[in-house]
Amino acid sequence: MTCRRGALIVLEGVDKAGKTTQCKKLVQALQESGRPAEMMRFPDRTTKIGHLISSYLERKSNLEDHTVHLLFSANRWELVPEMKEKLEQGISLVVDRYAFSGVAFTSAKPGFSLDWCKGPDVGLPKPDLVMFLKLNPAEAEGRGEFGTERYETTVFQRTVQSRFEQLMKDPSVNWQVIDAARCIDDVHTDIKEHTVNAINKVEEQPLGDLWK
Ligand code: 2DT
Repeated sequence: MTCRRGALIVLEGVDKAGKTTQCKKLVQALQESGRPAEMMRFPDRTTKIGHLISSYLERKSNLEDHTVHLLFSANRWELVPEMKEKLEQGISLVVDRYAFSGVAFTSAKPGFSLDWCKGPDVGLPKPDLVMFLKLNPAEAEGRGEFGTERYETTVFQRTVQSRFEQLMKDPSVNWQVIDAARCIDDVHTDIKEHTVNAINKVEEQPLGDLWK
């Protein structure tokens, strides 16, 4: 008997949409219902590459824009063997940001095309489901001040949102838009339903390659 693989589930969205809260609640709900699941997040700041990224985000160091884009991508690639192993063992992965954040944030900088930004991430494990937590910029602003990390400004986040909207036009990715303006529990119920459907569906499907 072959073991069913786990599903690769990604949550994306602009800052303050509630991604991290929802990822945690989702993993807990899946585990409680007897479905093996683990959370991951990108950037994963615990690796050597992750340290470089973290220092850049905290404004403790400066990195050239192409360079930092490639580091974010390398930070995903370095975790691919571990991700594939877990998925093969039947563990579903709930991932807080992925290549879509990579493309949306870098392409929000002047002079970066969507196509150039996608390049380094082509061929990564393709998520079985990407949920975009949608919150309009005015609502995001109503959730309080941004922090002090790089990218945490209203103007930049508005551009990021429009880049995500461009990415969501790609039918090769299984996007689901989730209305994140609702209360935490309503958003969770919605996310859990989409996830359980995806987990049940992937058993017959091999893991795909992103943007290939
Ligand atoms: P967190 O606040 O979620 O730790 O994100 N980012 C993220 C990129 O610019 N490129 C990427 O590939 C990824 C995954 C989004 C830290 C910031 O890093 C940005 C916000």
